[in-house]
Amino acid sequence: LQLSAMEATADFVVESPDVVYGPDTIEAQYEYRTACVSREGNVLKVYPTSTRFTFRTARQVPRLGVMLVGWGGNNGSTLTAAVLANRLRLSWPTRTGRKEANYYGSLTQAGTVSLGLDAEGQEVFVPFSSLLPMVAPDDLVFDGWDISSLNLAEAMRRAQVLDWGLQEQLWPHLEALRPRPSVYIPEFIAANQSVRADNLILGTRAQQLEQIRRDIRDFRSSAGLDKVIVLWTANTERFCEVVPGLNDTAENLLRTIQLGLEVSPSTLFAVASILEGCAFLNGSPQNTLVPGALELARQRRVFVGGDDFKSGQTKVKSVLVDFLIGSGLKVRGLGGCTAQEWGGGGLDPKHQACGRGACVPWGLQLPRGPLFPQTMSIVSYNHLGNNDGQNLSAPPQFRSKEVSKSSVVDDMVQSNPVLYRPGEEPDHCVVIKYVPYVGDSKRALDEYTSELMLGGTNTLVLHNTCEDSLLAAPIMLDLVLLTELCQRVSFCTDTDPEPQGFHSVLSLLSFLFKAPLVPPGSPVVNALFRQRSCIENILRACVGLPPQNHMLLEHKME
Ligand code: NAI
Ligand code: DG6
Repeated sequence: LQLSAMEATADFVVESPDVVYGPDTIEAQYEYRTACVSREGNVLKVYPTSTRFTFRTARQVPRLGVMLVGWGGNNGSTLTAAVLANRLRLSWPTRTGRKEANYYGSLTQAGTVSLGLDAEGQEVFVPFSSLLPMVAPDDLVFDGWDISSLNLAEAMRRAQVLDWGLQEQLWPHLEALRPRPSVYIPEFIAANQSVRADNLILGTRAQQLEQIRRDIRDFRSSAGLDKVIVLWTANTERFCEVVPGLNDTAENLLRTIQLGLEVSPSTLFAVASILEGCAFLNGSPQNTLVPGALELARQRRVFVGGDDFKSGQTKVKSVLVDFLIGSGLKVRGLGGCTAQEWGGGGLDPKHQACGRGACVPWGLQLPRGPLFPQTMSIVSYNHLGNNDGQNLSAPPQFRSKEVSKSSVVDDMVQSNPVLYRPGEEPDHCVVIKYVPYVGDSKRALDEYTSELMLGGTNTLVLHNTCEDSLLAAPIMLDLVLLTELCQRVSFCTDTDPEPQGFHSVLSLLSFLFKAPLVPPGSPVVNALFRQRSCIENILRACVGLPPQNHMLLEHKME
């Protein structure tokens, strides 16, 4: 269905006694219907429940600043260039014709939602961004940090992502943008990154933290901003150990920084952002948001989100595995594999583990041999030649990525006890190779093997080539726009009339992350369209619209 020109731009109004459009807020009464299940003997008893919510959304959109850690990288420079190209309405010639700036790949900017049916019984779609007042991406103001001192024009050229005709037009606009110095702790990223580290904040960890905080305040005041959101899009770091007394509580983490004990650069940025009241989002896989950082965010009522942008291969995986298991096809698996046997990134033997990395402690091999024969069933192979690929060619950084890319099927497997006994999982193996020639144009090859009825085998093979940063940039955009919107939403219920905001761990962002962070005890959802529905239905609730149920009962009657 094509949107008519009117629907593509029109505002809409919900005509209902449950929705009040005030000068400052949209207030909606909403009936949240779900069910509680209890196990009573051999019977599951299901009790439908209903809770009355009042959602209130502030209508005024702020002047929003975005600070990117790793601003001069491929993602950082591409996102900045994309927003400028759209703001300036740029077009440029290519060998296949003239291209115009757009925001393809952004859920909020290029996705749509169905409002309902018109008089002819046809669905009426509007842009996702029209559901609630959101910051327009063209109005975002960028700043950030990088350990590399190149200005954004030079960074764009180094990234080799954009067509030359576009680069030439953007050059004068990007040349004036220079990343602020950053914190470089060599043991957290690959040794091969040391050559770009020429733009550094020196001093103790406490002084570095203070400098980051000063930078945030300086950006906020010099650019006249209402709000700042900080997004980590710097190199993947190795995991840091969670140690009681070091980083397990907010108090211990702050003391650790004061004492100059071990803390990763990304955690330092997270802490600085939280202390400045700025939401912090982690686009890389490492465990930046250690328990102490999560506690600090909760204490300060600041949103945090992570981990690791879900862009290409993992997005497809979270659709395909949902499709297979959701249709009753069993993605096979009987035992462990080692990524090394499949050529995985030259793993240090200490870090060998099969793709179920999230469940397997470092250095521990899953049992092998006759009890656990090799039955490969999800094998994901990548090669890429950008700086991210080079950093990931080091074992500890690869390991962080391997874990986040591997955990993505767990919820789908656990959702189907007909196919999987408790503890049973598909085999899952992730391989990443660095091939400089292909640059940002990442190749992803996947093989999925599932079991058909009566012992049949179903093998799917995918090959994907695309610019990694052009996939990531619109996701970064959605992250900041949705996070900012969530900061303007509050709600209360009939049983708890005290207004509150969403939990500081903003799990609504799960659609955009490979390994979604969720509040303690909350189920992790990886299935892509469940994640999308979560965002859509919560935003619909804020304007008093029922959840999208796709029943189309109107069309199922005579
Ligand atoms: P990149 O290597 O081009 O950019 C990273 C930038 O971070 C570099 O400019 C580097 O100098 C800088 N940097 C490193 N340590 C820093 C620090 N402590 N402080 C400030 N800057 C620092 O990588 P790219 O392609 O932009 O990716 C960025 C991150 O996003 C990587 O961790 C990658 O794994 C992750 N990611 C990328 C996706 C994609 O599709 N492009 C998807 C999912 C995650
Ligand atoms: C190789 O996998 C490099 C990674 O940084 C990925 O390109 C990135 O994490 C995107 O992964 P995916 O699985 O979401 O396409």
